[in-house]
This record gives sequence, structure tokens and C-alpha cells, in this order.
Amino acid sequence: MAEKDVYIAALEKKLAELSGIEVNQIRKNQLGNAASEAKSIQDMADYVAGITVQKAATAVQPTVLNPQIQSVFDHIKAELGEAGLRSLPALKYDYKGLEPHISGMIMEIHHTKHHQGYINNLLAAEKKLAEAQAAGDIAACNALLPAIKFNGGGHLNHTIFWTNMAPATASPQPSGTLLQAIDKDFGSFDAFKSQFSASSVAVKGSGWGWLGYDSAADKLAVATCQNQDPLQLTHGLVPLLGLDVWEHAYYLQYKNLRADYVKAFFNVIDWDNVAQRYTSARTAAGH
Ligand code: MN3
Repeated sequence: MAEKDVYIAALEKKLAELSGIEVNQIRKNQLGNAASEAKSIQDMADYVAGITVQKAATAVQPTVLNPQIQSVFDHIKAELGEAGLRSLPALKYDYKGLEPHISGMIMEIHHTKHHQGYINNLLAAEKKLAEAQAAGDIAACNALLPAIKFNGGGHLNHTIFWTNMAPATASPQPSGTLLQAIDKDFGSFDAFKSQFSASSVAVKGSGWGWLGYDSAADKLAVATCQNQDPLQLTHGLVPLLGLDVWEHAYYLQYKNLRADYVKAFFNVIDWDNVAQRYTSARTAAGH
């Protein structure tokens, strides 16, 4: 059995254990959809493994290292510090802590399998990058960008996402300067909520919905990204609030009803975390 199949089989087995649903039934119901992210992760591992580092003399070499490679690492370090670059961050709540809005089963699989998968791949890509740099093979370095962006983005995005959530509280709305900014830039909290929700629901395929901060204009903005593309690299916005709308993030609970999941997400947003991010981003931008 290919390594990929072993991985998916293990994921299905885990799903079966956690859900009490037989593997065959999971397949039949296409709940194995949760494996789609696992498949993407495995495809990316294969991609990294497939890149061959050559001696500089034997390849026609570009001379410039793509700066996005360093950017991805810089953004992760800014969020998690040097040590956090390579390790799975702990959650500040139990896996069941976001229930009934996001099930404990989704949270556990998402955190321990998927997020860890991105980190494993990022480590493999980082190792290969070091090899390629040592050999002076810039072409191989640059060929690693998609893997670094996907897996580094996956690590970064999920890290922000976990901190953006908290068990449902009595204050499901922002307050203070963040609320003032939302009112100023969107008209009202409800208008923001509509725009963020509609954009997130409309992401084609797999991706993320975001509330970001435009440092130059000192404004808030809603944006979406495909796959695991990091918000800052894609749109130049500092990420404040992210929502994973890959199917694995909701399918086991909401099936194909992404809009219901997006609605439920608003019950578990940690607005204090979003406000802290907003304040930090403004300070960093000198506003
Ligand atoms: Mn995810």
C-alpha cells in the first residue's frame, strides 16, 4: 500500500473510532472527505520529496532566490517565535470546548492530523531548502516555494484560527476601538458580519475567509484566499480573524452546508484575541 493510502486508511480508522461509524459507512457517506486535506498534505510531501538538488554547475541557475520563501518563514516566526516554527501549538480550550458549534471530533482531527501534517511537510521542505542552499541550487530553492507557501501557510493559518476562537461566551460581539473601526469601515457590525460571511461562503473550493488590517490605509478589510495562501503574502493585509472553509473543517458536522458552519463560527469567535491583533497591527504600523 502506498504511503498515502496508509495515511488515509489510518485517518479513516481514527474517524471510525471517534465517530463510532464503520469505515465502509464513512466511505459510503463520503465522510472520507475529511481525507481531502490529508491527500493535499500527502501530495505536497511527495512534491517536496520529488525535488532533486543539483550541483550549481550542472543546472541553468536563476540568480535570485524568491523572496516569498523568506517571507513565509518570517510571518510564522512573528506569530509563533523561532521555536513555534516547528511545533504544533497547544489549544487554549479542550477539543470539545467549542461544542455545540464545532464538534470535538472535528477539532481533534483538524489539530492533531491536519495541522501536524502541515508542520511535518514544512520541516521536510525546510530541510531540502537547506540542502539546496548549501549546494547553491537556487532553482531547487525556488521550486520549493509552492510547498513552503502551502505548508507554511497551513501552519500559520491554523495557528491564527485556533487563537481566534474560544468557547461561546456572553459577548459574541467586538467592543471598544475594534468595534469603532468595524463601524467606520463596514458601516456596522451586522454589515461586517454579512460581508465576511458571504465572502467566506463563496470561496470556490478550499480556502479561507479573513478580516485583515490594511497598515497603509489604517483600515479593516474582508478578503479571501485560496488553499493555504497566507493573507499577508496574497493581499498585503495583516491577519486578524481567519475562518477555515476547507470542507474538512465542517463536513463531519455540517455536511455540505458551509453557510451553517460560517454562521455557527460567529458563536465561538474570541473577539478579545481579534482586538489584541488589531491593536498590535496598528501599533506596528505607527497608527
Ligand atoms: Mn484546515
